[in-house]
Amino acid sequence: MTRAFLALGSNLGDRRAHLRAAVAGLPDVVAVSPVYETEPVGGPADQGAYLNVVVELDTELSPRRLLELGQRLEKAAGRVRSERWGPRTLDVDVLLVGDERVDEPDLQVPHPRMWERAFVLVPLADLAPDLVPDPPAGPGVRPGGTL
Ligand code: GSY
Repeated sequence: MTRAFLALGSNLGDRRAHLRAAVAGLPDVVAVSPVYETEPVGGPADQGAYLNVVVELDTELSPRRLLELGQRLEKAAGRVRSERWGPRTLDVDVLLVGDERVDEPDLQVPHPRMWERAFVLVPLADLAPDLVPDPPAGPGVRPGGTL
């Protein structure tokens, strides 16, 4: 079994319901971070705030299987891929899968931008302070309760 982390975000529709449904659809969940309400990074200026969580799994699924699972959950949430960085009902990113490294056109693990994203690092630090000893502080990431 391998310790894996997924980042989930939603800024369209019933954001909390989308995150709840996605977590319910994931296997091998051992922990879910608190929810954070976060300012959008990238994309159009007028899009709404995100709700973000990080989920920890203890799993035998490969990075590719986790990617496919995330894409299925995004589809089930009615996600339409239109604009890059645009608003979305659900985004699922594979952050880490144990020590595994993948560098393929459609899948990079560890996620290449995770270490620069406060909306990932703050909830990840709640679950894995060993991995993020110095989480970023500051505006743009506010506590949003629990799922
Ligand atoms: O990459 C994940 C989708 N996404 C997010 C997000 O989840 N949270 C915030 N705050 N900004 C984002 N921009 C994108 S794209």
